[in-house]
Amino acid sequence: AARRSGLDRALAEGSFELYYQPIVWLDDGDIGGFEALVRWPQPDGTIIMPDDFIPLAEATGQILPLGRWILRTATEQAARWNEARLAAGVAPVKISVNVSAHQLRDPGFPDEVGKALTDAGLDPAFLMVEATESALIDRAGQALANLRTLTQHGVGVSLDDFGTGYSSLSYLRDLPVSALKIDKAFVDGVPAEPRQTALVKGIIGIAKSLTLMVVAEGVETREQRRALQNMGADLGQGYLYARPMPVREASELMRAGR
Ligand code: G
Ligand code: G
Ligand code: MN
Ligand code: NA
Repeated sequence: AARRSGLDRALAEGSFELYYQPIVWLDDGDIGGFEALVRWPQPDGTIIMPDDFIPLAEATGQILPLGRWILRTATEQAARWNEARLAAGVAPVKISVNVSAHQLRDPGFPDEVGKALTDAGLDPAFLMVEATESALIDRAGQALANLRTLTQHGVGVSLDDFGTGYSSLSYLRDLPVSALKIDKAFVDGVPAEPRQTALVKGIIGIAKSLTLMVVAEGVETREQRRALQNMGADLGQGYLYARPMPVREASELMRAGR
C-alpha cells in the first residue's frame, strides 16, 4: 500500500509518470484531445494506479505538489504536441487534467494554472480541467470561484464522472462548466439496456440544451459508439479507441493518425 513517506520520496525523485488516453470525435474518429492519467511506476516494473495513491495524497495534502507536477507536465506536453501539429497543418489537441477537491479549493489554484500555461506556452483554450461533482460540492464556494476565474481566462472545465455524484440539475445550470463527461457506469448499458440508454439520452439532451460538450467515457464497442453518436454525444473515450498509454506511444499515435 502507498505510504506518505513513499509519496514524499517519489515527489522528490520525480518518479511519477503521466499516461495519456485519446478523446476522439465520434463522427470522424479524429483525436480531439487527451486525458492525462497519473501512474507511479515501481522499480520492479509494476505500476501503482492512481486509485491506490491519489486518495492518500488528497488526505495528506501531498496532492498539491503532485497536482502541480501533473499540471505542469501535461501542459508542457500538450504545447509540444501542438507545435508539431501546427507545423504539420493539423488541428491542435486539448489536454484534460484531473484536479482533486483539495486543489480546487486552494485559493492559489487559478494562478498556478495560469503560470503553468504561460511557462508551457500553451493557449488556455487547449486546457480542460476535469472536476468531479463531489469536489464541487465540498467547500463549493472557493472551488466555484476558482472555476469561474479559470473559465474567464479561457480554460475549459469538464464535469467528470457525471451522474455518479449528487448534483441537482439546478446546480448544473449554475456551474461554470463547458463539457460534461458521462460516466462509464452509464455508458456500459448503452445500447443494450433500454432504461439506461434512455437515461443517457436524457443527460445528453440536457447537456446540449445547456450548450455543453458531451464526452462519453468507457466506450468499448462499436455499437456503443454508434448509439452514443446517434443520441448526440460529441466525443468518446475508451478501450474501443485506445487505453491510456505512455507519452511516446501517444505521440506516435498522433503521427500515424491525425
Ligand atoms: O486509469 P485510471 O485508473 O487512470 O484512473 C483512475 C482514477 O484516478 C481517475 O478516475 C481519476 O479520478 C484519478 N486520477 C487519475 N489521474 C489523476 C490525476 O492526474 N490527478 C487526480 N487528481 N486524479 C487522477
Ligand atoms: O478521471 P476518470 O474517472 O474519468 O478516469 C477514467 C478512468 O477510466 C481511468 O481509470 C481509465 O483508465 C478508465 N477507462 C478509460 N476508458 C475505459 C474503458 O473503455 N473501459 C474501462 N473499463 N475503463 C476505462
Ligand atoms: Mn477524468
Ligand atoms: Na470519469
